[in-house]
Amino acid sequence: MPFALLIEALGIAPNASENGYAIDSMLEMLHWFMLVLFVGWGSFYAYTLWRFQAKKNPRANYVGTTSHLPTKLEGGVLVLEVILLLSFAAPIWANRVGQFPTGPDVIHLRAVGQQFQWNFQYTGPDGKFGARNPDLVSTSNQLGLDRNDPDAFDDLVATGEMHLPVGKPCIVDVMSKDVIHDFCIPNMRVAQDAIPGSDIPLWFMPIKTGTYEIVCAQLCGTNHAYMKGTLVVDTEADYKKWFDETAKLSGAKVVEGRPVAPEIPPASRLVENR
Ligand SMILES: [Cu+2]
Repeated sequence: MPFALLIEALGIAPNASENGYAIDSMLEMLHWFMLVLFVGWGSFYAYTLWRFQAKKNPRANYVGTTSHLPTKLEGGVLVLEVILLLSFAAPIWANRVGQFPTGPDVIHLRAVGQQFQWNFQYTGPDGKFGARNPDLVSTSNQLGLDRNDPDAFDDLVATGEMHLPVGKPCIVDVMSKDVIHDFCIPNMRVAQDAIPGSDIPLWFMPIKTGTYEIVCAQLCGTNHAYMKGTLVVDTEADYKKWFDETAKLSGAKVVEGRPVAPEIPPASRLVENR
């Protein structure tokens, strides 16, 4: 990426997502633009200090400058800022919040914050989240997942570590069990507040295998700084292996090593759910 020269030199976490390049380019552009403004206004300030010093100008001038250059420069800065906002920032924002990936390849999971850890719930093969019940919350069932709900039979729950296959988009529903947290993965260029009572989705697509840090980016209590999680981006095969093993460990129904969706015809499910 030709743009990300300055911010990488300044130590930003290396981008590992497809969507991150657009954000990096904009950050980079903003940094260069601010540098130009800093040098421009700084030089102007130094010039005025020298030009209008009291020694050279013992009598005050009540007319001031008659040049229109400063107004034109201000206008130029305004135009540039409007271009940055409308041509870069707004489309990137629209893409982040309005164009969610769809299709069978999309991994869908929940990230549920609590003081002071991240819990994860994956839908499993049926693509549906199992019901959660606050009465079932315990140290061994942090999310209160109701395994009696047919949608929960094949769900995976995990604490502290989530995995994703490389090159596939994912949607993470960000939630909280207690106070406001913020689900942030710097390398994926995503961050979203986890607000109690809300279910706010974000999406990204990892493009490099590896292990990345998940942090909480809202001051949420005494151990906020230790509220970390891990994202492991695997190859497709490694991801499947992790998923099957972890689903089984977390209590999913497993047949021949794989979590299975319940075999209930959709029509009777509808009646049952009434
Ligand atoms: Cu937190």
